Amino acid sequence: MTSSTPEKLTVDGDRLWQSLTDLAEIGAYDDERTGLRGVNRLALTDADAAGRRQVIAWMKEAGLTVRIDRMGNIYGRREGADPAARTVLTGSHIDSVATAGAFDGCLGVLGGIEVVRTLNERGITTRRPIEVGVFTEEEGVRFGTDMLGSAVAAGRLGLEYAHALTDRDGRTLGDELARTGFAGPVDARLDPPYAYVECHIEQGPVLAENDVPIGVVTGVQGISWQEITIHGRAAHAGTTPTRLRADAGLAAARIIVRLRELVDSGDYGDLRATVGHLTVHPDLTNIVPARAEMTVDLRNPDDVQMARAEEALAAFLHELEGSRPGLASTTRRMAKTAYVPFDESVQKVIAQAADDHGLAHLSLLSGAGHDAQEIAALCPTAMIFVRGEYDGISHNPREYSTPEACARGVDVLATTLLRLADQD
Ligand code: HGY
Ligand code: MN
Ligand code: MN
Repeated sequence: MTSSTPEKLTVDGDRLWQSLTDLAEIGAYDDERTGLRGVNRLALTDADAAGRRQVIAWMKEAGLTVRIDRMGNIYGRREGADPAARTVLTGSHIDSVATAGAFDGCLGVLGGIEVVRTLNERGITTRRPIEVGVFTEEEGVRFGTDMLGSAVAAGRLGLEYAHALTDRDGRTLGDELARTGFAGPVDARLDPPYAYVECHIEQGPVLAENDVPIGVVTGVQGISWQEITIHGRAAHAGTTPTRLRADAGLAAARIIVRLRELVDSGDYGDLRATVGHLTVHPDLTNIVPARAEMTVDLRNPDDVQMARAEEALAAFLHELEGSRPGLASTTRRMAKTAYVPFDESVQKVIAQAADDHGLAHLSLLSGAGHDAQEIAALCPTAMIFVRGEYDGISHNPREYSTPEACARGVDVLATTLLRLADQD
């Protein structure tokens, strides 16, 4: 800690809130179901590209040196007194799901930029460089694999594999990087930082239920994404007796019910199962579905229980196929990450920063996946959660954290980064 460095740092909450609301207008839409303004900024769409350009402009205004790598990951760098020292990295993502709010990912990116603005205003030079990262396709909802940019940065997934992934229209991620101008020149493998701290909304009810503003995140639960295609036989809805049907739609419905039975059985630990995508073909009123395509998202903090749940699903698919002549299924692995524990020493710095800001905090596991779980493979990593309102709902335009909660979370981020950046 250099002598000029204050014990703790508080940011400009109004300026932070302004950038959150400004960014939320890029890719905004009026959600008639909720009557709210939502955000739809899928990775490498024109809306995402516009959001990226806005964030880069803010980075440059804050004096950051910006570089873009071959995965489209963006890094804004603030030099330290010792340029050879390893970087303290923060950041997150600004790509969103199709029915997003203003905070998921954006709080971590804009919070990082706000920390830099505050360091500049206070004339503080940290020993280590500080960087703010914006990772590509964290959500995974366009190209089918989540935490994609950070997984390539950390070396878990290859660049060519990522570039070849396609969206539902057959466009590749590589082509979309080129089209939007974000196929950067820099090698996508990130030099291991000194530490990584990500500030993110909790996206769940725990902090609010305990009336606590700050979460010190202990790790991220395991994630399993599969695409299942059920093949049946198209047939006339009126003339075909039930006994002659190979109904792919019925099979899909039975899979959804079976997944809930696995969860409710309690035999697979704290399992969560979601079928978020389901289509039937030919998708016409008077034809028994010939094909059903669905995704299965499983989450489990225990890798053994996750494997058991995947086996139980595979066994059910096999049983389904045997239940009716003409039924078959294929499964494609989309994404799979194990439980990732976060670094205890970084968690301690976060907890101490929260204490020093007089903010209550509790430790909790993350139910959602985050870029931090990938960067944790490179360096000591942990996260700060900010409390959400309305049961912490997320991936829904109702997602909301108060200006106060966001500012306090970024205060903790600022003090944490400051202390890490001055550690020997
Ligand atoms: O799926 C997730 O948990 C994250 O929102 N990408
Ligand atoms: Mn997120
Ligand atoms: Mn998300």
